[in-house]
Amino acid sequence: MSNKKWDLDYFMAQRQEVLQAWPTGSEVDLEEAIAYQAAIPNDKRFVTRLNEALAKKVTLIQPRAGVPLINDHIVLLSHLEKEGEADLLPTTIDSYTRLNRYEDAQHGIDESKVSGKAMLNGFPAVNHGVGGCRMVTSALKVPVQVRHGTPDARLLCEITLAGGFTSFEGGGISYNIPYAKNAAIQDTLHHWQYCDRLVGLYEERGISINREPFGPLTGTLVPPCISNAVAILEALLAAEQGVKNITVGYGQCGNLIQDVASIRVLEKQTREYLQRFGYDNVVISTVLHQWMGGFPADEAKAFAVICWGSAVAALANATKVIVKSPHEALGVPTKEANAAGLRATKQVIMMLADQALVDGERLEHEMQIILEETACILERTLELGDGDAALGTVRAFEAGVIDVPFAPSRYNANKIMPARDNNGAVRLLDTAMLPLSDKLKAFHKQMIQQRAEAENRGVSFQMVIDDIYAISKGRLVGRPHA
Ligand code: 8ZB
Repeated sequence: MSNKKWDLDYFMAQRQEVLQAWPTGSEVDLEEAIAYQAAIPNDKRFVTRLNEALAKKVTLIQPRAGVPLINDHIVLLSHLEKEGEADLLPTTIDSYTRLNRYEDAQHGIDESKVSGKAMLNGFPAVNHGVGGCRMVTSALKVPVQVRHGTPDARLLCEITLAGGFTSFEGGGISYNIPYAKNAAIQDTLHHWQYCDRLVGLYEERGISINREPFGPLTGTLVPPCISNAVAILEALLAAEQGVKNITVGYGQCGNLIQDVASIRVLEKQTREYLQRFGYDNVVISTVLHQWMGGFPADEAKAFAVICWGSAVAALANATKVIVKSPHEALGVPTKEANAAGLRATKQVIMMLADQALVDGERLEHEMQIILEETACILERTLELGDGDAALGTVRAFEAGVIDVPFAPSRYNANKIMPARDNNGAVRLLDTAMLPLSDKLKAFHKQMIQQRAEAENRGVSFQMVIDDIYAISKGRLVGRPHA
C-alpha cells in the first residue's frame, strides 16, 4: 500500500475485471466517454459552477435526492432545479448499489415498475447503465454529482462518468469507516485509488471532474480535527492519482464559532498539505453539511435546524451547502419537502450574502486549536507511514491515531468519546489514542469539566448520550432535567 500514482498498465489490467462485474460495464468505452464529456457545455459542469462561486465568494445550495426509475428521477431533479432553486444537483445512489448488490437493485427496479412506488432508497446507476445516466444528466440545466456511500465504487465511477456526471463523492476512508463493518482500509484505499486514477485520466484529456471526500463521517459529534484530518488525507491521495478539483467537507456541529473556524482551517490546511507534497495546481473548495445528526420530527423545528446550518455555511463562506429537508426525521423526503428545505436555505444564504462575521479573538483561538489538533494527527499519521499518506492511514487506524466516533467499522478503534462543552462546541471527553499534545489534552479536559460544573454533575458517559439526542429534542447541549 503506497500513495503512488498508478501505472496506466496496472490501472488498465484492473479495469478489465471491474467492467465485468455487471453487464452494463461493457457499455463503457473510455474514448467515447471522453468525447461525450468533452461535448458537455461548460456551464453544465460542476467545476465551472464551483469556480464561479469561489470567484464571487457566494455559497451554492445542493440537495440530496434519488429514486429508482429514470423518468421519476428526472421529474424529481427537475422539481428541485425549478421549485427548489438548487444551484447544484445530486443523484443519491441506493443502498444495494452501494454494496455492489446489483441483482437486488434490479429486483428493486422491477418492483418499483410494478407497484408504482419507490422500492429502493436511491437511483441504481449501475443497473441503469451509461445510457440511463445520460438521460438524467442531459435533462437538466444544472450540473449533477454522484452522491453515495460505496466502499468499492469502481464500477459506479466508470458508469457515471461515462454517463455525464461531472462530480463524484467519496473516498477510501470516508466511504468505508462510516459505512462498512468488514471492509479493510487498505482495500478501500486501493478501490478509491482506482476511482481517482480514472478521474485523473479524464483530467489528462482535458475533462475536469470534481471530487469530494465525504466530510461528516458518522455525522455524530465528530470532532473537527478528525474529519479535517480525514479530508486532508483523502485530498492527498486523490491529488497523487491526478485529481485536480477537490471539495473538502465538514458536517455542522452546532456551535457557530467552532463551525466557522473548522471550515476556514479546513481550506487553509488542505492547501498547505497539498503544497507541501508538491500538488500545485489543485483547486480547493469547501462544503458545509447542515446538521447530520438526529433531527426534530416537528417540521417547524426541522426548518430551524436547516436555517441555522444555512447561516453557518454563509458566515463561513463555504463554497456550497448540502441541504436537509423538513422530513429528515422520517426518512427519504418527498420532492416538495426537499424543495422547501432548499428554498429556506436559499433565503438565509441570500440574506447573509452581504454580511461578514466579525473576526474576533474567540474565532482565532478556535481556529488555532483545530489547526494544532489536526496537525498532531496528520504528522503522526505520516510518521507511521514513513512519510507515505496511504500506508500511514492504514497504520493510523490500527493505532487509534485516527479514530472516528460511533463508526460501525471493526477497523476503527472506537475509543475516543466526544461530548459538548458548556457552549455546545464538540470536545473530547476521552482522547484515547489520539496523538494530541499535553496542552491540547488539558484544554479538552478543562472544557468538559467546565460544563460538568455548570450542570452540577460529574463528567460521565451520560453527557455523551444526552448530547446525541439533544438537537432532536429541541436544544444543542444535552443538559440534565432540561
Ligand atoms: C449520509 C447522508 C444521509 C442523508 C439523505 C438522508 C440523510 C439518503 C436519500 C436522501 C433524499 C434520497 N438521503 N437517501 N435524501 N433522497 N434517496 O441522506 O435523508 O439526510
